Order: sequence, then structure tokens, then C-alpha cells
Amino acid sequence: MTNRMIAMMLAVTLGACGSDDGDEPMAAAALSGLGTATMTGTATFVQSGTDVTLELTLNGCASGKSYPVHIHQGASCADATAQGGHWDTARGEGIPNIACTAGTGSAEHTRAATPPEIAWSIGGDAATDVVGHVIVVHDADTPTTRIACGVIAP
Ligand SMILES: [Cu+2]
Repeated sequence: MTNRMIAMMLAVTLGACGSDDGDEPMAAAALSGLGTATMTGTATFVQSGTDVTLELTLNGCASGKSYPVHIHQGASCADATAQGGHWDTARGEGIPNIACTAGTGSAEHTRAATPPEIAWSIGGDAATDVVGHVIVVHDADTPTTRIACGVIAP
């Protein structure tokens, strides 16, 4: 293999995974516990084409438990009123539960552009934009109880 070939391969590799090329919108949320809950977590959203992929990690969860998580319509984690209900109902749902092992757990979910009723975007049309909503983790045993929350920001 010539040096020129190696240089070309390197350029292709760097181009494919470059994080500063500006064409992959990103957003994130730092989750913290609600009330007396001490759970923390991170949520990152990356848009690739029309697909938006969420990666969510929890720390301080109870091993063996499975935690429901949704995007709620509100813009604040201050209280349950600010969080509101599930964002556009079905649009905020469909994220897999987070299974907790050894105090930590993670989930990944990719949302496609179709069906449009549940599509996500990052900074796109207001109807689909995840930014400004909150991501909420519910108690594993009492799902009506909200135990962690984070505001999704660019
Ligand atoms: Cu919820």
C-alpha cells in the first residue's frame, strides 16, 4: 500500500466520523433526581439525516429494576406541572425501558422520520423539535412517580 492510499483512507475515515463538520445536529440533557431521588443521568440526541438517535444512561438506579422513560411536553424540571404530560402523547413515547444492572443502565433508541406523527428533529420544525422539552424517568415500581428529569438543550 502506498503512502498516498493510506492518506486517502485516513481522510475518508476522518471525514466519516468528524464531530465538527456541522451537519449532525446534537442536543443533550443532564438528568437529576426529583424530590428525594438521587438518580442522575445523561441523554444525548444526534440527528443523522432524518434519523434522531437517543442514548440515555442512568446512574444510581436500583439493580434489577426497569425504568420507563419518556419525553414530556414541558420545558422545566421544577415541578410536575412544568413537565406536563407526554410530549404530543405518542411522540414522547416508544423509548425502551432502562434496565438497571450494578447501579447503572442505558438505552438507545432511533426515531425515524416516518410515521411523521411521532418523528423527532433537533432544531427542526417546532412540532418535531426535541429541544426545550424534558426527558423524564419514572419509578420502576410506581410508574406514576417521576424520579429524574432533565431539560433537552442544544
Ligand atoms: Cu413519562
